[in-house]
Amino acid sequence: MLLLAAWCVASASVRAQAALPDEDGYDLWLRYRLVSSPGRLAEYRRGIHAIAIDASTPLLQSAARELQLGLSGLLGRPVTVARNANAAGVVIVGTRRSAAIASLGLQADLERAGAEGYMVRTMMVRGRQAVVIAANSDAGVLYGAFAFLRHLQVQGSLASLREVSTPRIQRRILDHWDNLDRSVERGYAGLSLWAWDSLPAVRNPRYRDYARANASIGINGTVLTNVNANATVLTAPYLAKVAALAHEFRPWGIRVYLTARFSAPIDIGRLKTADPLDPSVRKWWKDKTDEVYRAIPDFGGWLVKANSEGQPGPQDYRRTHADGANMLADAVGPHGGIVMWRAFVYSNEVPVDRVRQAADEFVALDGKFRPNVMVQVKNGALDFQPREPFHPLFGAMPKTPLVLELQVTKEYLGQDTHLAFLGPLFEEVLDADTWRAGRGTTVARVVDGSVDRHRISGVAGVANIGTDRNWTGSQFNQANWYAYGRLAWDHQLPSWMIAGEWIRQTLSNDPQVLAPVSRMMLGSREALVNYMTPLGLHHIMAEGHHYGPGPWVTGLNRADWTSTYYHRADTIGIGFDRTATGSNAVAQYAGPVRDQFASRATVPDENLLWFHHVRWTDRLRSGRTLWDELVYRYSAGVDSVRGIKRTWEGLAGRIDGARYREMDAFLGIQVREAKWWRDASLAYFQTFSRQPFPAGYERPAHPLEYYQRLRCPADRTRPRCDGV
Ligand code: BDP
Repeated sequence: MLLLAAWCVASASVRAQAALPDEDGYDLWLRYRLVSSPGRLAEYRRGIHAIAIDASTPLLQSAARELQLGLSGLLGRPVTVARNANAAGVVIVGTRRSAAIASLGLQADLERAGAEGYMVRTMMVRGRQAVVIAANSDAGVLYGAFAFLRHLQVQGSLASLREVSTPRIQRRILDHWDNLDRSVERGYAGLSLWAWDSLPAVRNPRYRDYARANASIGINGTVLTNVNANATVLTAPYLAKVAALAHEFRPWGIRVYLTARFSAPIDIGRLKTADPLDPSVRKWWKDKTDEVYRAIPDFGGWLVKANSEGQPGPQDYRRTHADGANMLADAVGPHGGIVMWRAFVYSNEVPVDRVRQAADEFVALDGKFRPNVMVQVKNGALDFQPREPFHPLFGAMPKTPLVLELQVTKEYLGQDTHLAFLGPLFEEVLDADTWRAGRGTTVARVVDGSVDRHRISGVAGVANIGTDRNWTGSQFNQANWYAYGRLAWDHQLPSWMIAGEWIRQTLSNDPQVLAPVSRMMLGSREALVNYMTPLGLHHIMAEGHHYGPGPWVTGLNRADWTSTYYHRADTIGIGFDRTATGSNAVAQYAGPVRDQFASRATVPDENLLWFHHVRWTDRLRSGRTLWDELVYRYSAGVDSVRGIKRTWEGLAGRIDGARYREMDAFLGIQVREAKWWRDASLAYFQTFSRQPFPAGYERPAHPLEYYQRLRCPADRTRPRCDGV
């Protein structure tokens, strides 16, 4: 009997699997497969027959094209563009200026939609039910078209459709760390998409698909080049290539930005200096900028990394960051461009505490920048760790518009293979309260400009995109691109909702998939924090590539590139004292935040070892000693990943075979590597704590030396992480 039941289950799942054709992930969340719910499909087929749009501009043509493509796929029958907006079941699309929209009395909704937002609504038009997608600008119409398609992809009801939405942040940008040789710094998804060799002649269709995907989530800017910049991109032949990309992206509302290498006047301009106060240097940048705008009239502006990690900058000439930024701002200002000047600075002298450097250098410059300069600040003061407290600059520069920089590519979070859905990480930063202007002065409200009434606002995500067929190295990494865009548009969206949207559009609308995959995604980042860097530990990854554990890394040229600098483990305890008895980095936060972090009684466990050096034997809130708590958390991380893998295995047959197997293999790697992280870290820290493993917990499978000898993935002659 049992056997028979098992056979039935197995053959049912084989049947289901056979029914789902393999997918490679190229379509991202824009798959537009036939609506799976028969009820909804019937409702949509009754209510949607044609599109009425006056596609007179490139952006409106994009909207028309996408609606046709999407609706035809979802409804399983061609949906065409009709000129006549008077028939039943017409989707009426346009700006407030178009005749079909102007007569509908939508002023109130359109007012709320603002310059770039949209309204989408089912309503009666001349006695017939219609769907109306309207906006104040062409870009708004395009965003509305995508919102409508999303609504159908998640199988929302047509009858009650009524949505008005406006972006909270103006410049929603992806930063590519792409080099001109097509390598990608911290990229884990193949080569750079930009095929510089064949540009401008060859326009790979992928450029357009890239732009479509971005437009669908509201991203409106892209920085094409690495912050570790190469001035060659500013030469005439390369500007022609950049112009070709800008041309491909423009119909999707996406502007191009470039990184400016500060020494460009010397590198390619034959000047002897790059001093920002030197008239010849100022003229060089002005002329170069004018040339850029001749090629790309809607060029967005410059992104600059200066005097950081060996990059040239104004300090080479004893000038300030403001001097440098203002020079470039004066050059782009007349064209309406902006400068995004990064605050990720650290000099070559090893500081008291690396996490203090940005605020130490930038707070004094508040108020000294031109109005078209934005200072771009990473989410945390160190460097894109699995968890960091928010960057103190968000609570310390009221006069300067700040761009929040998030890392979508998972440099420190398991790169291509590990599942770590970043929605909760992004949300945690956005919701963090700086207390600068009282309770509720969240990072999100600082960044969107509402606290200080800034005229410009921006957010940047370091892209995880490359030439891999699935764009992002793993299927699940697509969700991080998606989450970034959705939160850039509306930082109030909860990540559970974003995960749900992504799953429904990308994987399946089957409730038996939705609930477990949501659970997997939403728990994944915390699981990773636990098996990599629990309790506020940070930067204990292997050196250079940052993959895998390396808490023993020590003795490099720069102390602040080593792990021992950050964890400070000794026989007494572990953690970086950043209170007044240590580096006093806590003093960079506004009063209530400083007090909370500074006190052992109030600091959240999540940030404990970020701010305090704690004795191994001290008891934490859980009642466990610090050592036992570390063992507990590391082990919990491994257990969570094992649970995630089991959940996925339960979905065999409900996801197409190709994507199922790829994810299953990656989760297998993650289970092994979570254990590697746990075992290696605990074996190492135990040499300091000299405490036994509490009863009931697995001991590391190998002695410490074994883990210290592993070279993963640097040794290319061996299979990936052999021995883990
Ligand atoms: C670090 C990366 C490095 C980047 C740097 C930056 O390891 O590759 O160049 O940040 O943001 O996280 O400038």
